[in-house]
Amino acid sequence: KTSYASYPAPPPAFAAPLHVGRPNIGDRRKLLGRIEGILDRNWLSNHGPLVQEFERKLADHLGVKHCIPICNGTVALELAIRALDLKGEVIVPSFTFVATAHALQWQGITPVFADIDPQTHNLDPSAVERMITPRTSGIVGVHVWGRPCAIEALQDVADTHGLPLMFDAAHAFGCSHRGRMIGNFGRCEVFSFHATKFFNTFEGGAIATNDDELVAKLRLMKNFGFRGNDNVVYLGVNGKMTEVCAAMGLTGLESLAEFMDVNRRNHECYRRALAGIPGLRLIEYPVAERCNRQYIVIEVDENAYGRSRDETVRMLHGENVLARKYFWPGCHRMEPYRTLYPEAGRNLPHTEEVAGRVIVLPTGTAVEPEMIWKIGELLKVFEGRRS
Ligand code: T4K
Repeated sequence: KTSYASYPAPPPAFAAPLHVGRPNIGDRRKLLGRIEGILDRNWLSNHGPLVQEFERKLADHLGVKHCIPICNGTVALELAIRALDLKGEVIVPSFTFVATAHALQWQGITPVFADIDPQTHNLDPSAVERMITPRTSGIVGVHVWGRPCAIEALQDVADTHGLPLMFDAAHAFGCSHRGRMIGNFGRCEVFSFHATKFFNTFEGGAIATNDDELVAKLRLMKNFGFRGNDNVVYLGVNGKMTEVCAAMGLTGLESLAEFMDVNRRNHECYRRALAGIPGLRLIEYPVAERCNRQYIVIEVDENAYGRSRDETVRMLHGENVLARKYFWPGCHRMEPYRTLYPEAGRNLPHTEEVAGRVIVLPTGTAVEPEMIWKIGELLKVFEGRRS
């Protein structure tokens, strides 16, 4: 007798897992050639020739005076926060990767979480203003998904209260705002070149600034405070980028336009594949600006779609589409913040809403249009109101 319960489950729609954040890798031969050069020179780190070249090319690309390569985005944030002399309380969004908050708390600074604009997912300048106290020493905006913050409005708030403004631009390398590249705003901007970012140096990051004084401090800080041999003039750490990371960066820069084209194509494919599915909204990017589109983000309206965000993610995972819930549940619900500041959520209604409805889907050079059509088909089949 046939028992349906004993039937094997059908195979997932994708035979191999489809990840968010698969690295984009440029010309492999050129990368390996650069690595050969590193080995031939026997110069592996400490401001080597490839790091110097990478630094120049980054600054050129961004049209910024300085862009110092750093070992990763988190250390770059810590250095920038310290160089700006932030202390006491600093205002940040909770809707960000936890590294933004950690970079403050790690240095004994209280991250004060301000709410976001539910349309843009970025800091709401009026919410920032409400969170300012006499202990506030600065504001850290985050260009979430690579879409620039309300930069001018935040700068106004910062200026009105005499506070330094800096940006966590981890998502926004290659993006522009009103025709100027991200990297030129606030006192400084911090990039991440982590493997999962659309442009990577294996691990890495950078601090971009037009401020000569700030950059002098940062250069000392990222190299233990050394000024020349045997002369330490400052408290510093090891924030240096290695030569092999710079080799990856230089090679990736040569393919940047191609990575951006692929992400544009993929975003367009997702738009078509998801069109007409009620309750799923794909976030859009500013068309008149340069934009890396490295995150494909959809918002699930549970009532209209007939399934919750979490259910949808579970169903996608069942088909080997390893979608992510970035940045759920928000920093304020992660440790140590939820123990230290248990009331923080009261000020964050939009953060809680947005964190509960967002799904990030795979894109990048590892993702082909056919895969996107298939994901669209799955999301149509999952629609809860059909069953
Ligand atoms: N500020 C913001 C706003 C950030 O988003 C980040 C980093 C930072 C600051 C700090 O910058 P870094 O110190 O990282 O430079 C990932 C990344 O680790 C993290 O860099 C990134 N944000 C964050 C948004 O995403 P997880 O916990 O999601 O990583 P994981 O290991 O789950 O990897 C994500 C996916 O990528 C997986 O599905 C597998 C895939 N993957 C990953 C790696 C490392 C690959 O296919 N190949 C790989 O080599 O945090």
